[in-house]
Amino acid sequence: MRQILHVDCDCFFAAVEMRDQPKYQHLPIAIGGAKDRRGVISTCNYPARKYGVRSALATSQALKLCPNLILLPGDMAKYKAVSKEVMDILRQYAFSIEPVSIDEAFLELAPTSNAPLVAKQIREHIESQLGITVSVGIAPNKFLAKVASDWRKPNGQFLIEPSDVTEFVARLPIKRIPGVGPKGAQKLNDIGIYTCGDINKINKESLIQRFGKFAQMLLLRAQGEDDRPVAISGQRKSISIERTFAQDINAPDDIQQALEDMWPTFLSRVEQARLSCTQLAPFVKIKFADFQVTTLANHHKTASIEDYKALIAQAVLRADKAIRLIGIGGRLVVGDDRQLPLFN
Ligand code: TTP
Ligand code: MG
Repeated sequence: MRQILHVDCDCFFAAVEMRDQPKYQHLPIAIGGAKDRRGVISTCNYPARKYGVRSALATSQALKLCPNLILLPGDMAKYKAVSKEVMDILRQYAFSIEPVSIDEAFLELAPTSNAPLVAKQIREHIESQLGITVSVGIAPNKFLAKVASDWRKPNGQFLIEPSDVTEFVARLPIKRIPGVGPKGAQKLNDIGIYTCGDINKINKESLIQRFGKFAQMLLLRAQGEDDRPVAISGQRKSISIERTFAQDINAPDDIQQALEDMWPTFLSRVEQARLSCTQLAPFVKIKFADFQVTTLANHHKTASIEDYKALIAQAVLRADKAIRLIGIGGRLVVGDDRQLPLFN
């Protein structure tokens, strides 16, 4: 059985604005074009959604629903940069990642991965590193994973187990099926179809006669089926983990212990990515007590704990200071490409 995650940022453009200007956190904000230029809303934060403000609504309409709405023009270059950072983090968790839009991606995990745990790690990682939240759907295929990511929004995750699929789809409104727009939904409502369960009850041939290819897609989805693969986009470049210590460390024994504590987490990341240490060239990062950072890499293509011990021992000699953070990573060596960045 496949394990697919769908990751979708919560109120993406608005979340970036709230992160950069915390005064907006609890106020209703929207990104969109001005009312007098007949603008529309791109998105809005959750406080604004309480008033009924939504994507694609005319700004004039949004201001009627919520007169206090703070309208921001938006900064596409900034959102694209944050999107790239999100995708770079996601790439650390799965070998196959398919970005679908600026704020969402599918990931395929190994069948043996603990998918809910990976989802939780992804959510925590993105929130702590980028200051925005995401929601994650976990399911045996793309269709169900996408539906599931919406189920506990914002900042939530929802798992559809293979054994729950039949029951889950039976009650699912047809408008939740990607590809069923308002018009398609209306046509189906006209013949008494409201849920996926209703599709399964009606005569297949008559549905195909009426709707052609669209019906075939509906029949599959109504059974909870979707065999579309996750299309790999771009190669993962590196895997790394970091640990910041509660108290700065200094003694060689403490440094060694810290590395041994981090090692199992690193190995599980490598495994999650369906890679092996023999494909990775090791690198380390040390942040000293005064925040000075140094990195050191070994270009040989194996990452063993001994390699890391040696690299760290060498890196700590660069300054006579206590250590605040240790990072260890492996860079995927593809052919002879040695130009990839280390920590991104
Ligand atoms: P969505 O993921 O659809 O919406 P969202 O992230 O704002 O909110 P949610 O928590 O429900 O996921 O779209 C991602 C971004 O794409 C959104 O922040 C702004 C942009 N967008 C538009 O510009 N116009 C639109 O009509 C929609 C739907 C989105
Ligand atoms: Mg979103």
